[in-house]
Parts: sequence; structure tokens; C-alpha cells
Amino acid sequence: MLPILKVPEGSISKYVLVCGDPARVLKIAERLDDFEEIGYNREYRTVKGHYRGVEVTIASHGVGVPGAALAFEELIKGGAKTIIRVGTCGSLDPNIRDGDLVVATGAVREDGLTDQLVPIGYPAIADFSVVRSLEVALLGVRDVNYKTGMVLTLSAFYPGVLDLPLKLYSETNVTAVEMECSALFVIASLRGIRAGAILAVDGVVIDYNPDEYDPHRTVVHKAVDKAITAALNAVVKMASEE
Ligand code: R1X
Repeated sequence: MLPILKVPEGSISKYVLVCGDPARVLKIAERLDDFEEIGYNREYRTVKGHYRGVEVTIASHGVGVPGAALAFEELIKGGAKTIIRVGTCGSLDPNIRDGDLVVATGAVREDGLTDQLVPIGYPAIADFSVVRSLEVALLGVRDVNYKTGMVLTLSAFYPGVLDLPLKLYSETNVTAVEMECSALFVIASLRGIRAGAILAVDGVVIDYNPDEYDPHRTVVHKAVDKAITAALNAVVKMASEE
């Protein structure tokens, strides 16, 4: 048994989609041809099914790197060979707005966890074949505006007395901020598997005001739906290339 996910070892598919929210696991699962829930412990809901004949596991990892890292490690231990995060992010690029998508090429490691795993010079990068498959899949998604670029993974969501470094990374051409990708990319690289991420923009946060955060709008839900479509079709493409 994998202790945190509470699913049997070996029960995880080669292809895995992950998201923060356990409710979104079901939203994604409803797009599958068939599925069954194989575990639900804490914030970690795990579902397994098929999409166009490809076995796929959908799992939630909660908010933030430390909790998500546990999920990534156990998913890999359980059999994952390719993990795609389907999440949300705030845009750091004034041209990328609410409802757009971001395909992550890599992540700035402002996460407070991965420096405990490996020296800070080790890059948090997405797998090129996953990035390429997501971009090809996006060609088949209607009415989508997306950018492929770096993301900032930050552990703080609500600022304390210090400013969050959003302007700095916006000015250095980082596209978006979120809270889990660096751990996914570092852990995937350390364990020798592929990972990537496709993120729906839920606000432009260069002048960040957490009081304005509202991911519960139709424009965000629609973008998440597009991200799910692209991620599932990317999986089909990668499976066909094996
Ligand atoms: O990665 C971010 C975090 O999981 C995206 O949404 C949550 C809160 O911002």
C-alpha cells in the first residue's frame, strides 16, 4: 500500500494527470470512457480509467509543494512514467489574461522544498516530449490563447510583511505563478520519468491583490476544460508514439 495515497502499490497507470483539487479529479474522470476511484485519503483522490483506449490515472495533490511532493513520489513509486499537471495559475505576463492557458517549460524553484532534495543549480524543467505533445494537442482545441514559457513556483499565497517576488519574475519574463510545478519537475527528473504542466490562468497578478482572487468564474472553468482536453489528447498522442 502507498501510505499517503492509500492505493495498492503498482496500481498507478503509466500516464497520470494530476490537479490540486480532489473535485477536479472527478471532473476530469467524467471525460474518460470508464473510471473507478481507487483511493481517497486526505486531499489525495485517485481515480483510474481509460481515455480512447489508453489507461490513465487521475490524482489530486492538494495545494502547495510539500503535500504535492508526497503525491508525486508515491505516484512514481506506484508506476507513473508520465505525469501532467492540469492546474491553475496567475499570469505574470500582461498579454496572458484570465481564461488563457500556459504550458510550462520549467519552473523557478521558490518552493522551499526542492532545495532540501537536490542543490539549487539543478533545473526544474518539463520534459520536452510532454511540452511538444501538449502544444500539438492544443492545435485541436478551439478558441484557445496560450503561451509556452517558464512558471514561478512559490510556496506563499497570502503575503506576510515581505513582498512576494512577482514583479521581479514578471520583469524577467516568467509567464505565470503557481504552487506545485517545481516539485513535479524536479522529482520527475530525479526519478527518471517525464512530466509537464498545462495551467489555466485565473487572474493577472503582477500587481497582486489576494482579495481579488476568484478562480470560481466561468472564464476560468472554461479554460480548465480546455486544459483537460489538451492534456488527455496529449496522453493519447504520447501513447501512440510508444
Ligand atoms: O498552484 C496553485 C495552487 O494549487 C494554483 O491554485 C492553487 C492556489 O492558488
